[in-house]
Amino acid sequence: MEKIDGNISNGCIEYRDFPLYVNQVISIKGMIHRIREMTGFSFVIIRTARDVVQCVYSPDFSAYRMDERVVEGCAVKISGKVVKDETREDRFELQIHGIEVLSSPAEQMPIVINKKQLDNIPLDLNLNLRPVTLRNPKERAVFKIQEGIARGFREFLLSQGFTEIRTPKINAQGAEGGANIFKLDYFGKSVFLAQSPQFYKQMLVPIYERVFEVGPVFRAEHHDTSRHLNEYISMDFEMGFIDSFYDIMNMETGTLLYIMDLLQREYAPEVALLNVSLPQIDQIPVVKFMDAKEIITKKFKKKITDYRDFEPEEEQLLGKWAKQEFNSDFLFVTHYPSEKRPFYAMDDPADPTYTLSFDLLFRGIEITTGGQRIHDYHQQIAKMMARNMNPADFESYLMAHKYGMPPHGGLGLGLERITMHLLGFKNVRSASMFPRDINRVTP
Ligand code: AMO
Repeated sequence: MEKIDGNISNGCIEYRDFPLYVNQVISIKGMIHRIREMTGFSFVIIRTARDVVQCVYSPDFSAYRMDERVVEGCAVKISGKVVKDETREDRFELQIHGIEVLSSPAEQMPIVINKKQLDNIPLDLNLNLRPVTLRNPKERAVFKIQEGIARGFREFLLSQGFTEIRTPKINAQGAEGGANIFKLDYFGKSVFLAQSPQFYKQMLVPIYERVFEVGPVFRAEHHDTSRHLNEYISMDFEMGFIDSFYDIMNMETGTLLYIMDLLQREYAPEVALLNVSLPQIDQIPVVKFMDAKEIITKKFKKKITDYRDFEPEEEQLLGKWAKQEFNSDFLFVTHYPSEKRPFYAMDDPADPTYTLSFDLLFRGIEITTGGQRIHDYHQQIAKMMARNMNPADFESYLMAHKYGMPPHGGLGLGLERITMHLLGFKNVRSASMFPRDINRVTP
């Protein structure tokens, strides 16, 4: 009888371990990324999970003879001798002793994916062909970086005593208000897709004190913009026993510092491939909403038409200002008007027309919203009533307040938004593996 013993070795070597095997015959598995015929020999470039490995075929190396079954797109196992690449410093290559074809493609690639970067194909075509275009090393590196961001978020918060939670995405109410909520028929009842894990993360504060979630959320964005998706990954945290909402901003600053350091340490190949300039974070400057409006008028001579929120252009000007004044890629803006913030936001006792809340701008675009929440039951009911909301519709959420909860607050950080601005993309779709927008639900 066969038994499974948990042995996960497949006898293959990773490219990063090649220096340990110089002049030895080893095996690798991967996809044939490119074949370049030269005079008297060929380069067979193999794409492994994270590397692109140069293998060289020449009849001089062994008795093996390459045949017509070996084509781009094949999955192969290659055995060969590890040697130093004489033409490229610190690189190694494999002199091919044998190729076992594990599977063959049915057709040729619809576009060229094996150049350094995709040849300026339109974004729409890139997205239509995602299963193919992601095979390009630069495209795939985007989502390795994204992995690093989400991983840094998790690792740092776990180290700070946070508990990771997973909350339902099918809900009886929306958390954020507004018109961008997806309605769903749920066995004859109307329910909604989660706009954020807001209610759940708050409910869990009296239990775990500090919680976080990295998960999908849904926004029915009716317009086709370069910074909105209909499904995106929200990185949320919520923490109890705060002294003020500055505790949340400090936790976010620590998280970002950790993320950038992790990218530098463990994602160096992708950082180099994509030529990413990782922001230096030392201290993040903070400005109040109304002061920011004044900077926009005084410094940039822009006429303000709306004192309740920022226009995208105003955020860009503030980004410019933070760079000029503080050499900072980040800027916290605090004390947003109460009118524009959700019902759970804590008003500033010094002036209740403003809230104890903040946004974080990264290179002139909002990537985070956060703030202190109302923890007192009566205060929360009063704010809901003032907004013509019916507390009875929020009974389970309000149990948290009714039965006692500590002063608390938290934030939501859009994973695609931060990826987009870190990598200098113009469109958030480029930072989403399989984006969902008003026109796109495939692939
Ligand atoms: P908010 O609605 O501002 O706040 O969202 C938080 C962050 O999520 C990102 N984001 C989006 N990314 C892509 N496409 C969208 N349509 C989209 N909408 C928002 C942005 C934004 O800063 N519950 C609060 C957070 C909190 O206070 O804890 C919330 O969801 O990066």
